[in-house]
Amino acid sequence: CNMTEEKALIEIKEAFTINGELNERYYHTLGVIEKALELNEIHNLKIPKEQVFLSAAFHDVAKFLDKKSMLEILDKYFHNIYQSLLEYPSIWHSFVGKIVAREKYGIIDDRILNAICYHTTGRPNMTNLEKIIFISDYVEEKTRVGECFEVARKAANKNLNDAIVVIIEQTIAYLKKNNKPVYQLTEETYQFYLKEVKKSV
Ligand code: DGI
Ligand code: FE
Ligand code: FE
Repeated sequence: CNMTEEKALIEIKEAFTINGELNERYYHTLGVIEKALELNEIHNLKIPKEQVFLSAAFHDVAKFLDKKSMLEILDKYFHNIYQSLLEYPSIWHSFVGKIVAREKYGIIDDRILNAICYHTTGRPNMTNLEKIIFISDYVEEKTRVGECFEVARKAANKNLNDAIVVIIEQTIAYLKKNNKPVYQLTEETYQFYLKEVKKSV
């Protein structure tokens, strides 16, 4: 893969420049990069910096793709879950992002591609890279401001599995409040990490 960190920042800036203006998504992405690098250090995970940087940089790369292109990509590359995804448009960009990162930006490292793919739903048995991208997406400090993010942010500094549980609890509460359905994989991730957390006490 010849994608460097410097090049990733340029690509992301371009991807999130809309009508000549930098979209807030760009600052969110910078926040995720910063937070993920920080969690890698705090928890002494020793994930190579390039993996952390590129996963964070491209995690939301498909966020503004039009609906038709997203559905085409999902049908082509995620055919087995295509039907199950139709009711969950807010999740599409994570799966589609994996394909865009690979086909458009030449990222071939499956560790990075999976961190992008599962950044919205999580999944059972996540790698440390997948965990810190999932968590950083929720607790980055550039655009996730307000009281409600503080509990998850504090948990993130102490224990990654605790943070995952807190984040999904808050997400599910938010979805319930807005009458939106919880995707099966989100629920499976929640149940898995709830068990992990209970095991460790
Ligand atoms: O893309 P971001 O805004 O940075 O964050 P994200 O990728 O975590 O996407 C957040 C959105 O996805 C938010 O509006 C909640 C939604 N979401 C996450 N899990 C589920 C979900 N929506 C539904 N309907 N079901 C889920 O399980
Ligand atoms: Fe996202
Ligand atoms: Fe994000």
